[in-house]
Amino acid sequence: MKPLYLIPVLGFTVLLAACGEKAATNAASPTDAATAGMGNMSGDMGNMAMPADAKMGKGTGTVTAIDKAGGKITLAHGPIPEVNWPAMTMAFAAKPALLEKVAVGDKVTFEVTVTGSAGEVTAIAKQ
Ligand SMILES: [Cu+2]
Repeated sequence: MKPLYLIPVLGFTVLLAACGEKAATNAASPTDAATAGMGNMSGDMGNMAMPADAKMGKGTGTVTAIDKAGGKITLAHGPIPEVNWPAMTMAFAAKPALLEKVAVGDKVTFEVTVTGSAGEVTAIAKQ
């Protein structure tokens, strides 16, 4: 049965090939779209200093907990559009030196690097 189905398909292909100009135009459009898409992707990646899966963002918030031994800080933070986060309270990893700069209850501005769903505070300062 399969060879019978193939015959009309082959016939159609030959007709398209015979119409040189139209066949070339039809073939070019999807290629252009794919090229443009790839161009946009590499453009976005070129703007990022971090690895492709890490994003940086800036936010403001209030320190609600500091865990110096665990290297964590919990912030009730506002929206961080760079990483598509709404306002929330969450714990971040943070280097010990950063944890010395602020105290529970401080209103702060901070920078985060987000990889997947995990965030690390890379800079923090009292407002
Ligand atoms: Cu968050």
